[in-house]
Amino acid sequence: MAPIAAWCVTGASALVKSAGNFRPFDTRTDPIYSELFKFLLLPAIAVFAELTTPGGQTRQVSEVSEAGFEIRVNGTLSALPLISASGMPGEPVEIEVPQGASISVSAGEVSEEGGKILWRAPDSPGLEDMTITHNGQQVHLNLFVLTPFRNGVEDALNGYRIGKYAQPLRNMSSYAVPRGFIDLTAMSEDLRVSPNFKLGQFRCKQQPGHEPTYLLLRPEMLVKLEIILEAANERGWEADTFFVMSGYRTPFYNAAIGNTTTSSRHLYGDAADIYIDQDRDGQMDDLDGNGRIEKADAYALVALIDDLAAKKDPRWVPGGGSAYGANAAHGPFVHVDTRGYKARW
Ligand SMILES: [Ca+2]
Ligand SMILES: [Ca+2]
Repeated sequence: MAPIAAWCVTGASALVKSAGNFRPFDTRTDPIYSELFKFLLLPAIAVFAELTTPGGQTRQVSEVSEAGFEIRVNGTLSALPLISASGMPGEPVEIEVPQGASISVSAGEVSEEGGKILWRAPDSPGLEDMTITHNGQQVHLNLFVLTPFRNGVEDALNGYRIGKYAQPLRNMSSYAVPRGFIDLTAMSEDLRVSPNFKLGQFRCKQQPGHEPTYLLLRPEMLVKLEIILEAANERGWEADTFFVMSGYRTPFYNAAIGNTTTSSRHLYGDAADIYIDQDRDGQMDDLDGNGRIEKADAYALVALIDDLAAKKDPRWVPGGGSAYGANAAHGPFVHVDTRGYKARW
């Protein structure tokens, strides 16, 4: 990754011109934004404040998660200062930015079409870096250029087993067969994909040590995880991230671990099996404070997710949420995804 400003709009002539055609996010007058500010930004500032741990030490948890302005990338609304999205080589990624924002990007071409900003990805897979500046504040956007994969023709990418994707469930676009993958080996495990999550946290558990390794990651899930994380800290459950027990799964791996479903959101890069493990003992923390680590602690986290779902935050993409108890292989955890409609089981 070499962030060289190959293309840059400074000041905005192109962007200002387009602003009448799509809905810009005006942080001063937009009533939705002011509600967001009240419900999300102010608590975020509170969370940002140093919290006192039982040991008497003070340390900062959960970085402030609001950028001060919103963008939309491939349809996903985000107010985070850092977010990640993907595109195929040579194909456009659709981005909406506030009126008057400026954009700089490491590679690829930026244009305006139909009132929206289009970033045409370069021809080579990899990671590009976009910075959007507005009113002195910045949003950083990781743009993954995917390594192409021909479903049904190839079974693996450079020896990494992918398997085969089924045809889209009920023809929904969120279940479209993936056409490419993020090459994890080509970049850092520790690359931050949103303020409190790293790329490596979502790696599929198959073929340990195999290089290269591929995965999918969707921005709407990152937005949702950050919203839940922020709310968990507000709730008093100190956490600087979630432990992601299972993130992306290839169809090959999903079948290998005994799952018969071919439509799991894990296959599409927007599901995560998570728990809070701030004491880093490898299992869920005692969220309900009863001295035991059990399914009730997972239920407590699902209850928080249900509260958030009820708020109708425009950034919240509905999806699955379910508590699981411990078994021989793992402790309690919560499944969360952004399938587009609420599902509980
Ligand atoms: Ca723990
Ligand atoms: Ca408990």
